[in-house]
Amino acid sequence: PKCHVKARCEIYPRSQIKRFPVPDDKVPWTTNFPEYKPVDYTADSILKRPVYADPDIRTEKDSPPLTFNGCDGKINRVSHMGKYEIVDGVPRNPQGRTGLKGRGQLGRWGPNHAADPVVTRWKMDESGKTLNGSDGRPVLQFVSVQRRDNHQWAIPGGMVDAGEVVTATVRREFGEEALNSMEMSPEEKKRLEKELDQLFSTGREIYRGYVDDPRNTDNAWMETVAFNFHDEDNSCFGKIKLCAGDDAMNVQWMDLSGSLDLYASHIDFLAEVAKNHNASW
Ligand code: RP5
Ligand code: MG
Ligand code: MG
Repeated sequence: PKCHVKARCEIYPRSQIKRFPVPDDKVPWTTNFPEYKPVDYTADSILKRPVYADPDIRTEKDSPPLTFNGCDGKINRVSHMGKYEIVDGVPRNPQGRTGLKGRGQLGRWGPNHAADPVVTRWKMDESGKTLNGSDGRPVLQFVSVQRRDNHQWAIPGGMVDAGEVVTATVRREFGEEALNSMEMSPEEKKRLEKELDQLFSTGREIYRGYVDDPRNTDNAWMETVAFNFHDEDNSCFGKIKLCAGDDAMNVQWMDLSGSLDLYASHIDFLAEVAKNHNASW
């Protein structure tokens, strides 16, 4: 796989911390890099132990050991990338160096599991599917949210809760971020759940693995399972009103194209979707 780039961004998100610079050729752990001195950083908000955060295993030696590369009670610590190494008591990022150790903004040591719903429909005009002027292919649109943390446009994905199955995560996160389900009355919610049953009944897995996320560190990283939910004839999603909620500040149907600038490695998931549907890119 191509080497991570956003996971080496100069300034760590929501901080003033500068990562130790890692040139492309020094990313693999197998390449010698004796000068390498990554900055140690874990956000205060994580050290305060919100429900989704692990203890600081390097300092709290009396806390029960975590089961890495396995299932730890309701927490899945298995990587989609295979077995990861434990070095000096902490997991090592399977994609290589990031210039920062500790957990940064991430709660879990090792893989932090997320799920991403890529909800698509065809862009339409009076004469049918809208064709792209340059490649002549039909244009797909996907539901995109603007993240509140960095104002970047992204797929409305989110973290898998302890004990949750990923198919439930994609549906819950889509509801929260793109439909503002958290602000709905119990009656509205009930109606929405019924509509979502139909919308999310047929999904296709398009990606499973590491995400090149700017929050990644040498010891904590994002992984996801991304699914495509496609509305071929505009019969499902047409009825649903988009409304940004939770950690999304905006939501819209966005035209798929290779030139979009999206959060993390989300563009790679969309490239796969465009290919599957033979859509414009
Ligand atoms: C990305 O971060 C994943 O692909 C997913 O979209 C997202 C999950 O984190 P939050 O949206 O909960 O911050 O790496
Ligand atoms: Mg969310
Ligand atoms: Mg999210």
